[in-house]
Amino acid sequence: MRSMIRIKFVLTSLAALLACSTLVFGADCQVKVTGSDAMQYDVKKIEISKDCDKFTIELVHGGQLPAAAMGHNVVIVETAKMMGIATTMIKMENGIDNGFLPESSDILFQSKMVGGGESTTLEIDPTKLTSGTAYTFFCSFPGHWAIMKGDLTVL
Ligand SMILES: [Cu+2]
Repeated sequence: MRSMIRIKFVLTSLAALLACSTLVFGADCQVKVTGSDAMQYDVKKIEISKDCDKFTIELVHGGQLPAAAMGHNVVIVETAKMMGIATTMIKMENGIDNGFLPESSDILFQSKMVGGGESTTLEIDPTKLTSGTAYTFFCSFPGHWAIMKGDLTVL
């Protein structure tokens, strides 16, 4: 009986420890970005630690408009290439399922496009990004990139 209680105590302590470490390390390896019906992200800057095995961006569409009218996603590219990509690659005929983008090695990471009330997550492998390089995250829904964008760096 006593050993049962001890095992239970050890398991409880272990669970507490795991929950605690998730809280401490997890906080730095994820960010929540909310997009709105007013075509805005609430986050303008994302910093990724090299220590993260993976980094997760949770995109929440806090508005009500459907994806076809006010869809939002998160696309990550090198800042130096962003303008070229935004002005030449975003096309209606590429389709909403592809974020209106063609296949391109310049598009490093890309989330699903979501509408109001929906959310999606984008997992980033930090080893695919370089410290010191300026990256931009933006929404590739036609017309959104001029406003819906922010800086992303790896520290
Ligand atoms: Cu958008």
